[in-house]
Amino acid sequence: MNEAVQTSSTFTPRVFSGIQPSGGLTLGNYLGAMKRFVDMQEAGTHETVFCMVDLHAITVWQDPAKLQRATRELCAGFIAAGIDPKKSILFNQSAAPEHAQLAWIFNCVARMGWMQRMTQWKDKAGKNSQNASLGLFAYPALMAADILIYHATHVPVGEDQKQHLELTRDVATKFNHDYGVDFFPITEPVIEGAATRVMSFRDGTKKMSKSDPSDASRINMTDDADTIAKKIRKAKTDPEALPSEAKGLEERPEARNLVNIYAGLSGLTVDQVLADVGGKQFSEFKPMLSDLAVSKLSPISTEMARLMEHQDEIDKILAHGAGQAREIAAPILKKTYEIVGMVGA
Ligand code: AQP
Repeated sequence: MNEAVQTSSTFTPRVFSGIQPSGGLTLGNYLGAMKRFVDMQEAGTHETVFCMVDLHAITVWQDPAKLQRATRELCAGFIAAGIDPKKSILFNQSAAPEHAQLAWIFNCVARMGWMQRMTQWKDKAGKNSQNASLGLFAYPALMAADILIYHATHVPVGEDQKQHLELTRDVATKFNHDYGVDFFPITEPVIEGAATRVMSFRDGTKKMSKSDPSDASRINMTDDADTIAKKIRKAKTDPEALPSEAKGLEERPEARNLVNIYAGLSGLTVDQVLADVGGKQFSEFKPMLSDLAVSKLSPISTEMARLMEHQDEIDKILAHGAGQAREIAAPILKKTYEIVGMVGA
């Protein structure tokens, strides 16, 4: 048995999370992920590492020119939302090749059965799984590598990524066990807040998603005020008035979604929101939600547009971030290779 090279008590408190440049950012990405990234950066209790996961994005077809634009726009979104490249490491995944290198090791640690159980694989591959890419199947092993190449101790994500985080913990546990080390931390998911699962405006049982064919199903972070207001006005609801307590939303997915969004944007709890709006009809609540959404999102979209005028600045930030990321990742990869028995690591 190898001597343990690092124990969990010595792991630097470090947050890692990523977003795919697989389209424009949505309100779901903002409330479920980005807004919380900013909170963790500002809390200052952890080192914070954030990534545009372009290698993940190409597990389904991406037009190369659109991928480049979406990657830069996502970087602009991170900065506009409050991620400060002086406080956090911000980069794109393909610029730190250690992610893909560790992913190969994890492809050899993870089991086929683990991957087959992933609901995201089942949803995205659908009935035509024989025709899905091998990368889509192995997506969770790459995600484990993204996290563990930084020995990240905490990962803020939306509810939909919970199962992948559990798989990351399984990969770390199996690696540590197989090689008799205590090298990778057992990372904690951080799934908190009122809006960890923002739902589609067309169907309250489906996640709001950037790749949903219906643009009306989501708010894009680049939507202007009129578009935001129109989408909220047309969002599916039911005919009842809003309840005064969260229990009253249990069988009402569309109503719950709009209240959760209001809570997520305002920083209030669902109970606080309902104490204020309970008894109101949607005809009254929707304009309140529109005003709030526009007031919170418009400054971000304006700043994103401004930053997109300076793509050379974005590229500089990404290159600097990749350098910082690799300073952490390279020694962890080297040690992993040594543990696995690679000569010349
Ligand atoms: N609807 C959502 N509600 C709350 N959180 C969400 N996230 C995504 N959608 C919601 C969180 O955003 C982070 C980045 O997600 P991603 O872009 O890497 O992939 P995804 O979860 O597959 O998001 P999309 O929008 O549905 O992308 P596509 O359509 O390309 O698959 C994650 O933390 C996620 O939980």
